[in-house]
Amino acid sequence: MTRLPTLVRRLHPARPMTRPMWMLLALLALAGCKQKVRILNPNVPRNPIVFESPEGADAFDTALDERYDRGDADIKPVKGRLSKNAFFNQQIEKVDENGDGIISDLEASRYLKRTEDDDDEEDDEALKNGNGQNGHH
Ligand SMILES: [Ca+2]
Repeated sequence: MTRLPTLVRRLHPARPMTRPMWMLLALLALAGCKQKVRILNPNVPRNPIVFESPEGADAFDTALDERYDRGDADIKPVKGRLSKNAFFNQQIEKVDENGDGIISDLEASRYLKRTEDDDDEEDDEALKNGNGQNGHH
């Protein structure tokens, strides 16, 4: 009866208590950070869009992820963040410069380049401020 716990203790000396606790703390910290941001339109589906090529779709996805991670989907006036799909829907309208419903390779690569150059951030900021100006009372 007493041999099993001893064996378990010998196999996992002291560690199993600390490691889960660290993971729990890390999870709680993450959860705490995430809860501060309200996700807007969490259940909206992605709008249908056609890419000229899989490479174009990849370029767009890369740029979209980068923008999302750096906070381009944050809508400061309402202290929220667009859901990934809502952000996708917003961005495809911007990427599709000629509005033909097809994201050409050129449009996708331009979007990726703008993302990497950070130049577009001012445009985005202008757009957001345009929406947010009503917020002043
Ligand atoms: Ca287009």
